[in-house]
Amino acid sequence: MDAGRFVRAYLGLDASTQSLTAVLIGVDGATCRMLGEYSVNYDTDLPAYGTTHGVIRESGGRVLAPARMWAEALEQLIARIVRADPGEASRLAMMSGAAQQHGSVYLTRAGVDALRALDPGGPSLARQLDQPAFARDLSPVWLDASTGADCEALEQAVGGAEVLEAVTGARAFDRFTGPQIRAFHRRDRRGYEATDRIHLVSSFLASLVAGVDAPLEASEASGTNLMDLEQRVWWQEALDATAPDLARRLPLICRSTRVIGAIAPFWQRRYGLPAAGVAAWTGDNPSTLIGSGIVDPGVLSVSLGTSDTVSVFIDRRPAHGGEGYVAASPLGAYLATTTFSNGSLARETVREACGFTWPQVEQLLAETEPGDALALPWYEPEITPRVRVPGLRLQDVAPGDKRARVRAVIEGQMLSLARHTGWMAEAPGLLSATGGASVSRGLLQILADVFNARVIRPRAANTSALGAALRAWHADDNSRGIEMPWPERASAGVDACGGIEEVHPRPDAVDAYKRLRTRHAAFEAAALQRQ
Ligand code: XUL
Repeated sequence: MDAGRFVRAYLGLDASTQSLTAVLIGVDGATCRMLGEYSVNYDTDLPAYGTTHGVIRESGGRVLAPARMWAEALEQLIARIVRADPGEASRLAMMSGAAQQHGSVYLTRAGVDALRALDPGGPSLARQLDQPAFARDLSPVWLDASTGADCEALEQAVGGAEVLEAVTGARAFDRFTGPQIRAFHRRDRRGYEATDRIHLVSSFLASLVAGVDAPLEASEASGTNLMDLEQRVWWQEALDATAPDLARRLPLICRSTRVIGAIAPFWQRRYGLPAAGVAAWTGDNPSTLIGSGIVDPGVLSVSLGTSDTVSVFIDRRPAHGGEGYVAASPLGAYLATTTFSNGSLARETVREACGFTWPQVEQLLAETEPGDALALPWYEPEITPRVRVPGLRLQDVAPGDKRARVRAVIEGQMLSLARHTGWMAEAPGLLSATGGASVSRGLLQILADVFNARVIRPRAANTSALGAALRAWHADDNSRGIEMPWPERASAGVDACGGIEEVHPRPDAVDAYKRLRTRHAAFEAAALQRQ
């Protein structure tokens, strides 16, 4: 397709932990073309908010981010897109987005009113959401590990962890929105009482784009510990165990295909965007699957980003004994997810501590074979398995052997991924790897060897934003009665971004990791027992 011929443009945004990214695609019939990629980094583009890696860490495991910063990033990003090529942006037919899951935004009555009354002639978006708009300036995000007591209380109140998992798809996790709301009510009752609406990051940003008080998409609502997974409605018993009068503070739950409105007059008049539709936003993990071309059940997606997260679309709910959780899928049945909080920050920490550059890490991975060394890289509290007292644990790593240490940390991460995701798919033969660290050939080889599976890597840099753009395309087709199977649509997106590359497992290394896996399990069990 030549640049001038595409007919409709679709925009997908991804509000991840460290940045806000956009992918703009152009579509002509069933053909798709990449028009542009844009990004705003919270630490470097918005330094006034004082975040490090997009967050603010406080004592007691609290990890937060300013909701106003996300609003300001949104305005910077839209300005960049329009500045880059106003012609392309003006062909926009639909937009959607994805966001880091679980994080919550607490709006006052004035804040909800402000969403609906964004003034194109007024000050910046962030300024229009000044102080009284938020009942809480800092939003807890998925890295928060401060709500252990609230998790226990919620589980107990509904009849135990198994009951909570049976109804909602998940046991209580620190980062899930329900325990976070419970903690907020416990710590700041007046703040809770001043709260009129609790949005997730996804529905908050969708609200800003459409100038409405947006509903919450069902896969996102699954990450709260508060939704009845089969009925896809709020579960009153869990609400009662969380905070008083919670139902009226939560958004309505909607399907992922729902068009929640049109791009608000604020964006139309100030930036010349058309009155394109806004489709409900999802979480980043399902969006990554879609943007990787993985729309059928059974293929594991391994996102190697700030967190390492493994997700898979599934038809039936498996028994999982507390590891990970099952959510509603934006494409139909269910989405299983297991998150490991020590992802790229752990890789970064060990690399820096050993004084290597990334090319040197790549070289050492290529030059060395699977070793005997073991690492549990819990630099910060870990979600899977649950570790509240952080610290790197090593076994059989000689103190001065930096190469062995780096290799052991990366192998330890991949072994942990494989050992804790067995409940999600039996012996998966195919994996898809995405995220910043997936550009490392050496890391992909370890992943293929540890899982004994073929690994594909989409060359698209921003799979989550691409997934959102594809969902916007789907929602637009849907509203115009055009049918196109999801596999075809997702492949068109992946092809527009350079296709995929593949890595195959090596039999010797597969055997070595089978042996290491047993030792890794024993090492981990002993470390957990000592906690
Ligand atoms: C998923 C989770 C993380 C965040 C990261 O449950 O907590 O993967 O979505 O953005």
